[in-house]
Amino acid sequence: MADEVFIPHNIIVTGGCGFIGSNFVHYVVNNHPDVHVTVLDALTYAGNIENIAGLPADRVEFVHGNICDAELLDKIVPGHDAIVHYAAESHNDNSIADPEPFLKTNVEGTFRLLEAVRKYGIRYHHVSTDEVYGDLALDDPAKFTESTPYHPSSPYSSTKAASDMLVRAWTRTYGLKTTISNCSNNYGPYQHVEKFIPRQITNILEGERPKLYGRGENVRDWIHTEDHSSGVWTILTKGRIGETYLIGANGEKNNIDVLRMILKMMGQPEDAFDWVKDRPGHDRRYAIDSTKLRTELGWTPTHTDFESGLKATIDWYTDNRQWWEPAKAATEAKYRQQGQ
Ligand code: NAD
Ligand code: TDX
Repeated sequence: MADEVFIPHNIIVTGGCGFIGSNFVHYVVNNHPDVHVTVLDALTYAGNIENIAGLPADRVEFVHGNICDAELLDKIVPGHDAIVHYAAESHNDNSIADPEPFLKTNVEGTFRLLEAVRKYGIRYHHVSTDEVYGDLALDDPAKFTESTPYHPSSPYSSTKAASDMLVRAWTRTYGLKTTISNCSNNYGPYQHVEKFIPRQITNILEGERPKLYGRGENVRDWIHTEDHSSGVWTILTKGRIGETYLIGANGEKNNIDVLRMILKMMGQPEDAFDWVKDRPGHDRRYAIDSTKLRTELGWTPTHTDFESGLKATIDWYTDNRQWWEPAKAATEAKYRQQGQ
């Protein structure tokens, strides 16, 4: 059973100008009128202030700063009742090319936030990934559960695993009031063009051919970012202290099938893409069993029709070129250097 419901009034959302964090900020503003949000974001290459533009100033305050800055945390954390921690270096390919920022933000950043939570006695929700569990074989019917052993493969996923471990240790040793969620691959509007789905859509919009790694057989378990946001809110408010909940929507698809769907929806021949070099250490398959979140806390995803979600995402990138064009050339230049 869930503990008593926690009713937040004034929360800090780290990484609230990124893809998933900004969706959560909109989710809170739209669904929970009594909650004030302070967004703490360093506006790295992945952060975009436009993602939270137009939200009411009396509901959302933006603080431009780094989660590793302990002095800044001392200034802004008092007066808040929870931190929801999304900020991260989030892209596997970047972590392979240059792991250091991942150690800094994902590990040291989480440590700094936990120390602030310890000092000011507030709640903390930690947003993590299913990649901490490593991968599953393509023909294995098993899915990840909350008791699957940690086995991360990439610099990115190992720093996320490390951050989860810090949360658990600080909870047990110092009695912090924390929860953790591990979610599968998100898709939807406002996702950076470095990620698989937006990269392929924007390549086609630019007259470039999509790029598929390896043999295209790798499986990802897709969930719409709105469903991730409702899952995090459910866990923050109803989750048991010290518990982990997996978030997933039964959306397993292999990469070549997703790419063929995109090509078809965008009027391209199904073979109009390039095979490129595989990602080193490429995880084969992710799959989430979200029974605990569904049965214990009553959460259900609502955007479960992947085709219509994908179509809406294609429409959004088609209609919002001014949002993604500034990042596209530099992203593709980096990929070209990596042979991808
Ligand atoms: P993103 O890269 O789109 O956004 C990250 C945000 O964090 C950006 O706004 C960036 O400016 C900010 N940031 C980075 N370093 C910072 C620092 N040191 N201080 C303050 N702000 C900083 O990432 P995303 O895809 O929205 O992922 C958000 C979170 O969700 C991450 O913790 C990620 O591990 C997790 N997650 C992502 C997925 C996915 O499919 N993308 C799935 C499961 C979990
Ligand atoms: O051009 C590409 N071609 C390609 O075949 C790109 C960018 C990716 N891929 C493949 C690699 C993966 O099998 O597509 C799949 C998805 O790749 P990404 O979008 O890079 O996501 P992934 O590595 O699965 O990680 C994502 O989900 C879990 C997020 O980036 C992480 O932040 C999250 O934790």
